[in-house]
Amino acid sequence: MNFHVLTLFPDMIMQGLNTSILGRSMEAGRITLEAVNIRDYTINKHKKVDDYPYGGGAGMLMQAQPVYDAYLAVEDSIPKKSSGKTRVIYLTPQGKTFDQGMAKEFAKEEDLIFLCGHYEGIDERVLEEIVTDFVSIGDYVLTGGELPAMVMIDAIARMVPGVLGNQDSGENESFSNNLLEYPQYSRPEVWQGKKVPEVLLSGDHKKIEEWRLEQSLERTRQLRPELYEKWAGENQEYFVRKEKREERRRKKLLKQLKKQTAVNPNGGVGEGSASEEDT
Ligand code: 6GU
Repeated sequence: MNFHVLTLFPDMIMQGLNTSILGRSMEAGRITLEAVNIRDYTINKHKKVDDYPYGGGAGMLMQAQPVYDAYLAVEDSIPKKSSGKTRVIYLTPQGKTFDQGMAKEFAKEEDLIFLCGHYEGIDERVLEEIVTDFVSIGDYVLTGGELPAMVMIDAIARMVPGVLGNQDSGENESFSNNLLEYPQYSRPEVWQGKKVPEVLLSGDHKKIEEWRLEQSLERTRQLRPELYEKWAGENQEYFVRKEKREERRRKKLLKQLKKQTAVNPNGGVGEGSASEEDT
């Protein structure tokens, strides 16, 4: 997948994304990243790219011409595809709020163009001409679109096959099933007197999976009740299965108890009898 970023600060993009997992994916050629300096396309002899807004008001606006010409250069460099034009994402607090679902959708594209604004924004006419998607990363105001573009590229790139070494880790994490992630532990088994939950040391993979899902559900219920309600609505069979499982466990315990009472009718406290906790 190929990311193209139209920006006045290309170094910020290139340096911000060339480390760790994305850096390695670029070296391996699974993703490519190019940052195109809009300033290189201005026809102004002083290399100016901004001007005052008509009608007055605070600040400067990025002009249409350099943005459009930078866009044309990038679009012309992308091999023509049957599905038409490349999607152009303009980063703006007025856009639709970015989420994991959008990341997955964008990850299906072969090429994406990001347009980063600065100053007080960009001349509306060029936005009308080239932008296909207006996207925000949340309800706060930043000084430019570079950080939001980087956030989006990170989230989209990790959905591209092969970018994460472990194929299902993209799917397992918070939000991919609309639940928050379960807690995780590594060595040592005891740290500062805190022990790793017993079930994780049991080697019983079915039990572990069950425990993790329950932890995810409880976390989500407490921290993101709206996500929990959505999941519960879409996964009602989970609660039916869970109820059945618990019923089976209760019956099994009861059976064991009865057997023990038969062997040891004086009950309660001897070897092999059920303790309070088992019931
Ligand atoms: Cl996409 N751009 C800017 N400038 N500020 C933002 C934003 C984008 N998303 C949230 N705040």
